[in-house]
Amino acid sequence: MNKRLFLSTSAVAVSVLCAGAALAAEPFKIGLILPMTGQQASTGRQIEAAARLYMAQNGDTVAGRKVELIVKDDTSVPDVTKRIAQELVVNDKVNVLAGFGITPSALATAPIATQSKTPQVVMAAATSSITQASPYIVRTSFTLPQASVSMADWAPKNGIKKVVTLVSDYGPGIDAEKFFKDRFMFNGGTVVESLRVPLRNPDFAPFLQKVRDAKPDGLFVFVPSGAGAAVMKQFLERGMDKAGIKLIGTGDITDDDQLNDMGDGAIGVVTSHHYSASHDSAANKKFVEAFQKANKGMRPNFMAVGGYDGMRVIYEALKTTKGQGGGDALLAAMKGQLFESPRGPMFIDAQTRDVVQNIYLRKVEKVNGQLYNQEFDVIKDVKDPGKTR
Ligand code: VNL
Repeated sequence: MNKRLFLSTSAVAVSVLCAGAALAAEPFKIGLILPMTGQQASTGRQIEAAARLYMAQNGDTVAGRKVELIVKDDTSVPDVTKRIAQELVVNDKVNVLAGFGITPSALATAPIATQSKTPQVVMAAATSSITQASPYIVRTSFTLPQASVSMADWAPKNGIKKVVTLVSDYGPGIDAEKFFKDRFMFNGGTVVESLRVPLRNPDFAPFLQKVRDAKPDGLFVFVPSGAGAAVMKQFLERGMDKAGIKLIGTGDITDDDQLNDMGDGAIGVVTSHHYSASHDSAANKKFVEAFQKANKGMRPNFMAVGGYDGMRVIYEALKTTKGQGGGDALLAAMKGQLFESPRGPMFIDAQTRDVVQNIYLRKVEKVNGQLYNQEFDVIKDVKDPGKTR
């Protein structure tokens, strides 16, 4: 072989190898945008802890690609979420946007996901319509219609026929109110009043007074994660339980992040939701134990499980694309994923990119001195009832 030709081919080989090495060295970046401060800080704390646990358990290299998590605090202000998302896409060149503590933050980011073809994994926010805001959105949390409809089926069969609804006045609250009400009335129940409280700094007292006056069998509540303890406290302080009013709602009110500090007054409260820290499965026991061990005993809530499963969806998509990680390829690999979550079986519907999962009915009980949402019934494989197709 001609020496010069040999040299030049090996130079090409070397440069190809280097390009390969450079590509492999380029980390796969996940921009995790969460409320780390402010009213929704517990959601950020839970999801970040869960994402870090997932990485600790599954390694930070996937298909030869180093995974880098970039955590940013959006303080739950949608304009801030949007600016951070833009910076993460343009400056940091993240491969995936993830997190999103509240609906307005998820919606504010949707156009950026669409324009940049970046998958947006919604780990917390739960208004039904979110997945329709961008074809790049995939959700691993839940939807309020999913949880509310199951409660509307359970309540009238259990002596709760006349109800007042009380919800936070924004996307998920409106969904909870509508889907609870429609189904509850279809089942023969009556909703005598529908109250909406502001999302920011709500004062529940005047609303609860109205509820007392209406004397319903039950009060159906949705407030976002982190606000449940305040509702419970005022409900009990006003002696509403003693007046014969049953507190019911989606599991957001008996949030595992706060439940154990709510006191024995919470015992007996029935809610419907997709996750309880006491869900009885080997996968969940392992998850809860590892989570608590890594986080000074903190109990994981439904936000944590949304973050943990969101990381799973991202990791598996990266594996499927053999570490390539282009936006469209990742998105395709996220659609249709079916796996066992700590919550039970879950499925990312390829058509809607939304989560299909079991919804459980749970009652607060004391187990070994601690308050838990004890699951006593299950509605299997619930699709989001908010989707029209
Ligand atoms: C939302 C829904 C937020 C349910 C929540 O907690 C929640 C939302 C922060 O879509 O904004 O529990």
